[in-house]
Order: sequence, then structure tokens, then C-alpha cells
Amino acid sequence: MDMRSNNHQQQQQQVLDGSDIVELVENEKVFDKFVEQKFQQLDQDEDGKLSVKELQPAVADIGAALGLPAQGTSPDSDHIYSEVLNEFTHGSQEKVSKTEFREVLSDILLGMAAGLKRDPIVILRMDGEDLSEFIHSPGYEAEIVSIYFSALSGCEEASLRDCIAKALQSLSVDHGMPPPNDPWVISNIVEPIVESCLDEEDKREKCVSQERFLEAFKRVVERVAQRLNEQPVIVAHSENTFDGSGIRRLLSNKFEFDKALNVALEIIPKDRHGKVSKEYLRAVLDTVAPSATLPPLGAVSQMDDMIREALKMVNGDDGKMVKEEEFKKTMAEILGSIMLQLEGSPISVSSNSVVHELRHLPAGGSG
Ligand SMILES: [Ca+2]
Repeated sequence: MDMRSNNHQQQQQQVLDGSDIVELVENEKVFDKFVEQKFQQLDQDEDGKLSVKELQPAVADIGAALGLPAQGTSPDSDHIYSEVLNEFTHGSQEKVSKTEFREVLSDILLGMAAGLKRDPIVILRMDGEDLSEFIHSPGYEAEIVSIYFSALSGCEEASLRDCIAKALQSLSVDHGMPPPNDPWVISNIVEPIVESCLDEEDKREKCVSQERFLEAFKRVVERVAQRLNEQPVIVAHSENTFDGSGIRRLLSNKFEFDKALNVALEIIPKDRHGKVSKEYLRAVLDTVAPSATLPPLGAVSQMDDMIREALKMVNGDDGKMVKEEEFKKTMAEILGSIMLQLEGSPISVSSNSVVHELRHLPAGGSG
């Protein structure tokens, strides 16, 4: 967070570090009541068991709490959804009893709490005050002029409307702006406000001067601040740092490491001599990733590059068939090399997303 707005934001933020979840799960009476309530809500036909269909809303809520996009949005996240469902049904079992439901829910919630303890989520209530403060701060004009030049570079033919839309993308949560590339923010805040602030002629105007741009941009941002003041937007902000410590922990525990690899290797095809193709290194690494506190494939591009390099170093793409023992040894080498690189230069990722409702969070009494 930026120093400029720290004071204000301290009053407007709430930190989710998992302690509420742990409290809920560890208080047997309260948790029993929570499970009872959830179970009754889900058990539509009231037969005292949950079918796969009845479990769906719970799976969707858990996915939302894990920060996943809605089901059916991407194959990667759908894979996690089906794993959450498998946790409940153990793959085959048709219906789930209340005892099983309680056990699995407690495991999942404690897992989430551990994740939140490591990487807390900060809930920001953006009410336009920080944004107003930014517009009236001494550094405002210089910053917007530099945004103006970078927004214009390479698109001198752009209309005033496009310039403003592009320049808005440069504002961030640190400026008091909800994430401007969030689809909800674009269609509910950015687009309608840009539309209402400019008349038809303005919108099409090209090659605008710096003065014209500054004047129109300020009008738009002021209107955004006003809109936030009338209807604040809730944003979840999280920062994850991958520093290799998770890999070090996994590699130093041979039992855990073997277990994680065996689980991952179970679903990998082997030839009749029990050999495995090295082309599966990437897939196995992705399965082991959560135990090594690594992000899933495709989530963090710097991480993907680092992994690609590590695979290249061990000739991971030569497709050779190797014995399981050798495959495991190579996997340890790959993880070791990623660990050393991360320890030298950790990768930090911050993400901001608009929260529309907090019903999926068990804390707060609304669940
Ligand atoms: Ca039922």
C-alpha cells in the first residue's frame, strides 16, 4: 500500500487472516451448529444425505472463497471444483452423510485458514475518499501527464474517449480506484461514467491536446470518486510471495515428498516396465505444486517461465522413458533449482478483485 493513503485505508480495511475460520472450526458447539445449518440448507429432499447435485452450491461457495472464477469459466478452475467435489464424495460414493460432510468441510476450511494465514486477504471498502485525495494531491498533475504520454504512445489517432479509458487503466487500488480492468468495474463504473461525462463530439475527438485531456480526465475521475462515495465498492486485495520456503519444507521431509509424488504418479501412464515418460514432468509438478506452495500452471507467468527453464536444464522435454526412481530424482532436481532461484529473487503477485457479496465466508454470521 502506498503511504499517501495509509491513514485513511486503515480505517476502511478488514484483514482476513484465517483466525476467524480456525475459531469457528475449533469451537465444537458453534461448528456443529454451522454444519447443521449448512446441511439442512443443502439437503433439498430431506433424506438426511447429500447427493452430488445437492452438494453443488457448497462446492460453488468453496470455489468462490478460494478465489476461483465461476464453474464452467476455465478448464483449470473446473478441475479444482471437481477435486473439491471429490473430497466430499471420495470419487465414487454417491451420497454424503452429515458426519462425512462435517469432516470434509472442517478439512477444507482449515486448509483455507492456513492459506489465509500465509497470504492474508485485505478487504478494502473504496468510498472515493482516497481517489478524491489523490486528485487534489500535489503530485496529481505530474502523474497524469506521464500517464497521458504513455496512454497516447503508439495510438496518436485514438479518440479522447479511448485515451481516457486507457489512462484509467493506469490508476490502481493505491490511487483509490477499484481494479480498472475488472469486468464489473468496466461495465458498471468506467464505461457509464466516461459516456456521461463526454458529449458525442468529445468522444470522437482525436489528437487532443494535453490540456483538453487533463480537463476531461479530471472530470471523469471526479465523477468516479462521487459514484464511489454514493455506492462504495468492496475490493479484496491479496499479495502472495513465492520465496521457495514451501519447496524447502517439502524437500526436507522425505516422507511427505514421496507421498506427494506417489499420489501424482498414480494417474500417469507407465509402460510395461513401469517406466514413465519425462514429458509428464510438467504434469506431475503441477499436481505437487500445492504441497510446495507453488501456484498452479498458468497462474503466474514469471513462475511459468522459471519452471520452463528448470525443465530445460534437466532435458525435461526429450520425452525419454525413465524408471520411476529416476523420474522422482529429476523432480527433486527441478524443485531444488526452482527453490534456489526463488530464494535468490522471490516472486510477488498482488491481485485485486471486486467482492459482490461475502456470503461464502463463514465468519461474520451471514453464512
Ligand atoms: Ca438429500
